[in-house]
Amino acid sequence: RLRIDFASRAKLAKNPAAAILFNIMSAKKSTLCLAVDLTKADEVLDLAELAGPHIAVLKTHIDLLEDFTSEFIDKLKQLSKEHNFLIMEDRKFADIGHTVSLQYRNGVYKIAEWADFVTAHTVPGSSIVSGLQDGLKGIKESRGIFLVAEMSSEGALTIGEYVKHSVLLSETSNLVAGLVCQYNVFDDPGLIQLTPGIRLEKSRDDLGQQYKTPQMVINAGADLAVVGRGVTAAQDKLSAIIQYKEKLWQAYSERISN
Ligand code: UP6
Repeated sequence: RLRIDFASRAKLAKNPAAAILFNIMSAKKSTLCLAVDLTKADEVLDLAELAGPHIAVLKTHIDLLEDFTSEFIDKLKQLSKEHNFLIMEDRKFADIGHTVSLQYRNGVYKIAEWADFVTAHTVPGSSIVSGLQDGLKGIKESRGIFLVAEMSSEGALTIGEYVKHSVLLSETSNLVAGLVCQYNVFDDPGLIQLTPGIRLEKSRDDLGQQYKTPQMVINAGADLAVVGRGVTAAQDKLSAIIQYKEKLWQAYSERISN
């Protein structure tokens, strides 16, 4: 998997949204997934506008917003079309199938209507996948889920058999676009490894987050690389975005040519 380029892997993806994402990463020469963990809708839109040309995915935590409206979603979708990036809602669903189906499709956010990708924990077992599939009834656009096999936080319980079973679960449905993990824990070149916990220096925050460098995560199998505060806390956000994008792409280019 690690040596195959994204354009080739697009053809191997069983999930149609994953195929689209592989092609976007290849075309834009960007593996950057920007985590826009901000609390004001306008701030999210401003950063989406700035980052749009350089990112493959914009990742939201929609429940952080203090002023959510459906117009916000319309504007974000418009930017995603204009700049050719996809939207991931990092909801980390983790309940029984019936509940996640409702959480995905209904409520205030109606995530299934606008998020190209969502994340989900594997702790409920296979009903997490069938529940999310159920929430997509009538939705025509391509959708994909990323199963959280491993977390970046210190002392995470996502270890051993949990990781193995998460990988097995990812093989059971074409709705699965990839896995959220820290290491190269799966072989299927049609799936995407999403890795969070990235800063220019190996470091940590004071609430358990652990950071590796762009090169470390790409060498550990990351395809799509999540950067949040590395950008949002930077003085010059645009140059931070470009710096992460270029370092990540350089490491990916070296990985596939080795
Ligand atoms: N995230 C992690 N670790 C995981 C899974 N998800 O950090 O194992 C998410 C967080 C946040 C982003 O919810 O949105 O990735 C990381 O942000 P940061 O770069 O600001 O730490």
